[in-house]
Amino acid sequence: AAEDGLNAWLRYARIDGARGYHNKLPSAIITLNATEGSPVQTAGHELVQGIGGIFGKRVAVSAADKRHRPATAATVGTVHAFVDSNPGAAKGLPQLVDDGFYLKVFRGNVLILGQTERGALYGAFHYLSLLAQGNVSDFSLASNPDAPIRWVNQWDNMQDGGTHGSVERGYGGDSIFFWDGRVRDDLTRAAQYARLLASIGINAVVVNNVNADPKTLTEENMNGLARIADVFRPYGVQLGLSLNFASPQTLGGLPTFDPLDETVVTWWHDITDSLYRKIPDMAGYLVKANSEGQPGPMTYNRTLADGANLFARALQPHGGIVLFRAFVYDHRSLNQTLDWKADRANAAVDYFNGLDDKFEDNVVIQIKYGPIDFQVREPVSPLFSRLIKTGTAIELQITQEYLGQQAHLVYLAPMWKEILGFDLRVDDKPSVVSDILNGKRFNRKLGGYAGVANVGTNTTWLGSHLAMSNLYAYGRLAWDPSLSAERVLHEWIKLTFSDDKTVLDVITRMSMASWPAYENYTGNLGIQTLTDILLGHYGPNPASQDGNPWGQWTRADADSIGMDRTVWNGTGFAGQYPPSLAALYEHPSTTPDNLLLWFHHVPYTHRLSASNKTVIQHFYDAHYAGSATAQTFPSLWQSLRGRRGVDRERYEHVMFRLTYQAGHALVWRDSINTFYFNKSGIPDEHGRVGNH
Ligand code: GCW
Repeated sequence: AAEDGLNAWLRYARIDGARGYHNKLPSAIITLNATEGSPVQTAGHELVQGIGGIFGKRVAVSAADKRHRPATAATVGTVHAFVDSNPGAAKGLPQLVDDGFYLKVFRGNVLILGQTERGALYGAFHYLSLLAQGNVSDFSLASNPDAPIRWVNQWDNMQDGGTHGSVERGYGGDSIFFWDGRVRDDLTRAAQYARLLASIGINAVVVNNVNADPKTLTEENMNGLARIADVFRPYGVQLGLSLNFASPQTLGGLPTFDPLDETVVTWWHDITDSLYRKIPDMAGYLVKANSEGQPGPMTYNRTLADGANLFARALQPHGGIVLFRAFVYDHRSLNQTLDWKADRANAAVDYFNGLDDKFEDNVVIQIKYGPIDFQVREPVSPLFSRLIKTGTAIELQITQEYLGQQAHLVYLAPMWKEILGFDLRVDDKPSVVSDILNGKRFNRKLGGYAGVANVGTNTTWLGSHLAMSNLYAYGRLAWDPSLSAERVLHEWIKLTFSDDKTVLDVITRMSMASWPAYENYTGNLGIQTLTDILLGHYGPNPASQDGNPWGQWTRADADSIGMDRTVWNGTGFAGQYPPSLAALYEHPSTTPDNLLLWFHHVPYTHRLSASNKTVIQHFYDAHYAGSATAQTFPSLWQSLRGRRGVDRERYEHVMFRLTYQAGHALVWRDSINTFYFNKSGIPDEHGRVGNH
């Protein structure tokens, strides 16, 4: 059963009536020009394994041979290789972009063609996914990724306290890549990870923490990184690397790390050249600079563009790109008490102001979805509407840092869908976030998705079986953001458990209810998640948000609550949006209720537009409603006991967590409600909160 966890949605579990399908399946696999270790060869192996697992039909891989063609076959390779051997066939093929694939199934004959080798592998995984869901019908389709950048980030530390490799905000065990300050000898899990990621279209992994250790770049570690790249390569997954901006000084022994200093420039060029000698297909760099104590260009009064371009130029000869993070702010300087207009949310737009035309072409700005930090509800970062010439990628968090740390079921696709589908109205024209990312809106080439995954050595990867729906959904939405959250969830349930109707219904119901429930019992109306801000971001602690320079403030006092981010009286953040949105957010009556306290400081007795409830009564009611939803999860899950695909081990593992969640939701409810009752002194209309 540990295997079930490790294989996640790639279990290839035998389906009902498997034998009956055998004549609709290929009887051999033909790979076109597959070299050893290539994604096309991997595709061949995967098809053998999948068809064997799902149907119990044995097939083998053979090379193309015109004279001995098997009765039916699955042919997999690149468009190029196919057209080479069948020149006449070129006409009938659809247009593909890089990584795209064409898939045709006709009476047991299957054609799987990728624009790239990796695309062919994606096509094979897509075919296998359909088979595993019991779909063997004839069809043909062409599928292209919506955006070229579909990366995951791992916040893995090489070394932690001098001994091992932990994962920052990782809840699934230690690093699968690093141990004891070095790259692990055994990279089996790294290869298994690449396999899972390839099956959902992820094309690169940044393997180390954005709070990067300069020692990542020692000769020994670069060799280790090359070994990781070697186990990724058969899956078409490229390696990316986080850099520590001060490395020329701390590792290289130079007197400076000023990005405009010639010796520094040369140092980075040399490092980059030696990395590419070892890893010719390296994806590029990820850089966190001048944020939360990390060094950066501003240390030398240089701009963020000077910083990003330093790496971009070193990468250019190798075709690499740099993802430069917009998460730039000073966690020490904000003063809540003295400055009503201080606002961490303003930082990104302020710091990037005036830089839009200053970046090299291979720079992409990686922007967290909201202006603060992965909260349960944030408005979309206005920076997406400010960078027109510069490519952007959205940073989503798969690991549930503020969202229950995998001890709570929170299916995130519905939240991501709201963000990706949000219209920023740049120049009063449709400017949907996903069209900004894929380059269509501003006519750019580079852009896309970065998901902070933080899997670990745990056999469930993320620490919980159900949390894997988020990793799956992330990849699927990065490939095609128009897919619905339910549809993606259905696929995942069928592949991970089974297509038993009760299994499908119950997990769908719980998952779709989970984000709204979590928002209800943690933080409402845009007040943020209200977790403990200083200790691990877990569990309720609304008092901890205020009175410190971290800037995740609520400004709750005896009468009123919320951040005044208006232009007329507040921090001015609302004015960072294009005019029509800015106007909307400027007034409480036109601000959506779920963001009211994000943008406005109002009395607890302020009435909401939609429900006409007071803010405080909404808090009370929402916390009761959300925790009540969580109370239903254990009994819902219990109805799946013994159902097809729900084996004992996974059943118990999930049950333990859902039971915990149900209890912890009550802790949340009562802590938050009591806290605001104590602050405001306003009793609950229904008599549940307060002195009895
Ligand atoms: O939210 C904060 C996290 C840090 C993280 C930082 C970032 C890697 O609590 O753990 O550091 O964001 O995204 O850089």
